[in-house]
Amino acid sequence: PTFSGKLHVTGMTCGACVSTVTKGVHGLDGVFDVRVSLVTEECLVEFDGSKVNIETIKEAVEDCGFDAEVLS
Ligand code: 9UX
Repeated sequence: PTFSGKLHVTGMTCGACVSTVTKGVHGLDGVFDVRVSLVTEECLVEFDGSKVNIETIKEAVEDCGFDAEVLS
């Protein structure tokens, strides 16, 4: 099943930060698509809910060095 999730990510200040988060989340097994916006501070993710969950995705963002909160 495909799930959609949204995170509020704080601490990103440049395009390379966006790239770091995008790659970090995309590297998780079960993640299909990642869109990160520096302006809105949002990370939108589409993933296989049988393989990964939004909390694990949040932790992956934090492992990249940024704070994250689950929005949906
Ligand atoms: Mo830009 Mo972000 O020089 O962690 S990469 S501030």
